[in-house]
Amino acid sequence: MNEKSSDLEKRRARLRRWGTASCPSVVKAPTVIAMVGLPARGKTYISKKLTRYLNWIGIRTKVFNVGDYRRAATDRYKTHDFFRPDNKEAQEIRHKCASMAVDDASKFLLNGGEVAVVDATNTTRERRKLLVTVFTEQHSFKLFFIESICDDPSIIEANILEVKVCSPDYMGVDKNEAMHDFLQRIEHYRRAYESLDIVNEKDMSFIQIFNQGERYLVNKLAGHLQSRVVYYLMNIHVLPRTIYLTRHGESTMNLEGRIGGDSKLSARGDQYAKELAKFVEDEHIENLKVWTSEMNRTIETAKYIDAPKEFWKALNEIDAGICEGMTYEAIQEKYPEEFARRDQDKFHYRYPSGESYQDLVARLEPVILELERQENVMVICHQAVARCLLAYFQDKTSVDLPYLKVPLHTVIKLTPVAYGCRVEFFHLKAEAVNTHREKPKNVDRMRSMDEALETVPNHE
Ligand code: BKV
Ligand code: F6P
Repeated sequence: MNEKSSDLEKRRARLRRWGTASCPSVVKAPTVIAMVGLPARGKTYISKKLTRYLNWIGIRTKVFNVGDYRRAATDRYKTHDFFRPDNKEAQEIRHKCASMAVDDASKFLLNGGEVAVVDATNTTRERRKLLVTVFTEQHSFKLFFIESICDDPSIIEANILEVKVCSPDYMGVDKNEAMHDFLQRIEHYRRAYESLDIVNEKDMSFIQIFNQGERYLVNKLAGHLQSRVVYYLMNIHVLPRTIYLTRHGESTMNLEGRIGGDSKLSARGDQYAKELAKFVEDEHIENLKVWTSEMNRTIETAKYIDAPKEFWKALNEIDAGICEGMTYEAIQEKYPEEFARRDQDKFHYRYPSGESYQDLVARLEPVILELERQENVMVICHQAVARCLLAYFQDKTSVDLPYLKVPLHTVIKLTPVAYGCRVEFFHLKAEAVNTHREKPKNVDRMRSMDEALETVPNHE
């Protein structure tokens, strides 16, 4: 057996053993996404954002940033001289760090990871050939390159100011000096830079992105994942904008402690709707669009806001199936096993004849893609829906997602900054009940006791 089929066999065996994949008999080849481009072309931005998205839709993804490896390996970075092509000693360190990142990416994929993003410059054909050898030939992974090409000096300068001059490489260094040094670092790379090209690298799968998405060139797209990635990249933008996330005002069923349904706002809920309209006015938001679900309570919450509105069925609250309209206490009483199962794995738990949080994420994916396309938007939705959307923006895991705190009568303001987004909570002037139910503290212990009991022979 040659090396590459034995690797794949090991992985298959591991996945079979785990039996955790939703469809264990189908093992898809893992994918490596390798970035290409000069420094300050948004490679880290794309890597992080794409990784956040892929994890959110349930694909185990991790970034391997070669710069982080270098900073962990040496504090020898003083000036751009470190990146001179004739600096033999530094070059050795850089090569070592690059291969450590490649090794760790491989290990990650051999141990159940699905996508590894190699965030490095990969600016020479020789370097990319090496990635093909290791990832494709040795490990039988799929390999997809994303190249960011940008020659607009104002974009590059803005990038350096936003994320480079404050990097650990320039701790304590004057801003202008750091800028000057970084521009020279770019020049060292430029000398050896070979763009991906459809003659020499015609068989490789890649996308080239020009000037932050002004134009794209896609070559030899191989498979569903790559086309999802391309579709995502073609929908994102970097214009400054704000997303406002809120739930509907308090409803009459919230007052009764009952879940689901399609009730009206309570008097306090209506007060929130008025406060929300005032809040929007005070924020002076340009071209604001308001999105609601198709349920009464979100539509009523939007009614005093002076802005165009859109109604999305995809924003409707989680369907609690046979539990719709019940209180948590009543569910616990009538369906104790269902209730306990939900506490044990809230993300995957699906209400009989209803939905799970996992289902909700799938339903909300088009909403996220459309949000990425838009500028200023206020989304008026529901507790479970807001948790899913917030998890996307805040990079939360599926374990934390169903317990995120999204209280009633609160606006969450999301503003993109550097590689992430700033999150601010505004509690408006209107009282409301608390609908948050904490994860019971002893759930995991209960589960392990259950498992222990199952192994005890039954003497009845
Ligand atoms: C912080 N993109 O600097 Br499709 C914020 N140069 C944005 N392209 C960026 C970097 C740091 C950034 C994002 C860039 C950036 C850059 C060139 C980008 C690239 C492709 C797409 C969308 C955005
Ligand atoms: O209680 C309000 C509500 O929006 C219900 O309609 C919904 O079932 C619930 O919150 C979702 O929250 P959790 O997943 O914590 O039960």
